Amino acid sequence: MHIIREDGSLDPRLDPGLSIDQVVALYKAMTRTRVIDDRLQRLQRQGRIAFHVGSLGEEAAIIGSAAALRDRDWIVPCYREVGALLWRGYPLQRYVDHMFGNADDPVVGRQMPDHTFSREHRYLCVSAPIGTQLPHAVGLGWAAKKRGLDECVGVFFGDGATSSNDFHAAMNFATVYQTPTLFLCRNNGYAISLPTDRQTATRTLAEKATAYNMSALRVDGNDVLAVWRAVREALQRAREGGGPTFVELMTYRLGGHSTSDDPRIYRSKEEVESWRRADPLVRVRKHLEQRDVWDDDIDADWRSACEAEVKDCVRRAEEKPAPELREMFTDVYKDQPPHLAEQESRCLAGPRAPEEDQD
Ligand SMILES: Cc1ncc(C[n+]2csc(CCOP(=O)(O)OP(=O)(O)O)c2C)c(N)n1
Repeated sequence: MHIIREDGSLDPRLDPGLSIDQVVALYKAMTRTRVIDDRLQRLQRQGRIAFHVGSLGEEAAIIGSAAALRDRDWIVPCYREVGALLWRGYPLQRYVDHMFGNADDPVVGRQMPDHTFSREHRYLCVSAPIGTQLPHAVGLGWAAKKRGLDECVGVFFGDGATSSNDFHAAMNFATVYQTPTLFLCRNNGYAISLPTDRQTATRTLAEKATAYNMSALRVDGNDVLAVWRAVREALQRAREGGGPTFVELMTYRLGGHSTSDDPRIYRSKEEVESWRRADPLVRVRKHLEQRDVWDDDIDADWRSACEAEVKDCVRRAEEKPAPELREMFTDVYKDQPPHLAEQESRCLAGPRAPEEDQD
C-alpha cells in the first residue's frame, strides 16, 4: 500500500484523512529524530558517548506507527524506536542523559546506551536479545484482555527477529489467545550484514502470519500515511476483539546497523543511493510543499531549532556527574541479600580498603 505518490499528491482512495497539522507534526517528529540521530552518531565518533543505534531511513515506519497508536496503548520497542518514545512526549534531556549514562539517566548507567524505557509513557525497556520482546508484548496484550482493559500493544522488531524462536512462540500464542497485539515488523532489508533474502525462504515476511491464521498487512514503510493507516486498521481490529495483526513495514536501513558497524563492507553504494531516493522525509515533505505549508526556509528553521535543542541537552548532560558507585547495588532486590550487602560495602570502601576486608 502506498498513499503519498511520487509527486507529493495523495491517493484519494486510501487517504486516511489526517489534518494538515497532523501531517506537519509527523514530518517535524521525523526530522527531529533524524537530527538527534545525526548528533549522536557524531558524539560517538568523538568518543563522547559509547554507542548509538539509529533509525536513519526508518522514521516513517516508527513515527507513523507510534502516531496511529493511542497513549493508552503500550509500545514494546526493539532498540531503534526512541522516535516513538519522543513522539509520546518523553523529555529529550532524559534520553540524552541516558545516552551519557550520567546521574540523571533513568537506568543510572547500568544499561547500554539506547536501552531506555518509560512506564509513564507506556514504553517497555529494550530487551537486547533478538525476538525476546515479542512474547513480552503478547503477555502484555493477554493481561489487558483478561482484565477487560481497552489497551493494545504495538511491538517493534526487525526482519531478523522473524527467525527467532520467540517470534514463532509469540505468533502462535497471540492467535490462540487472540491477544490485542500488533506485530510491527520493520523490514529494513538487513539483520546487521545478513540481507532479508538470506534470512528467510518465504517471498514476504507477512505471509508467515497465514500459518498462524493471523491477519497481515504489507505496506510501504517509507510512506508515513500508509504506515499510519495500516497500524490504525490493525488497532481497530484488535480493539474490536479481532485479535493480533502482523504489519510488514517495507523500509530500508540507510545507516549502519549501529555505530559499531560499517555497512560499506556488505552492500553497494548504488543500493544505498537507490533507497536514498525513497527517503521517507523527502516523501512527506513533498506532500507538505504541494499543500503550501512547508518550504526551504521553514525547513531550515525547524532543523536548526532541533539542532539547538539537542546541543543544549548534550551540554547539560556533560555537566552532570556520573552515577554514584552505590547505584550498582540499587533496584536489584527489594531486600538486599547479605552477600550483596557485603560486596557493596567492600566496593564502596574502594581498592585501598584494608587487606583483611578483602579476603
Ligand atoms: C539472540 C541474539 N542473537 C544475536 C544478537 C546480535 N544482534 C543484535 S542486532 C542483530 C540483528 C537484528 O536484525 P533485525 O531483527 O532485522 O533488526 P534490525 O537491526 O535490522 O532493526 C543481531 C544479530 C542478539 N542481540 N540477540
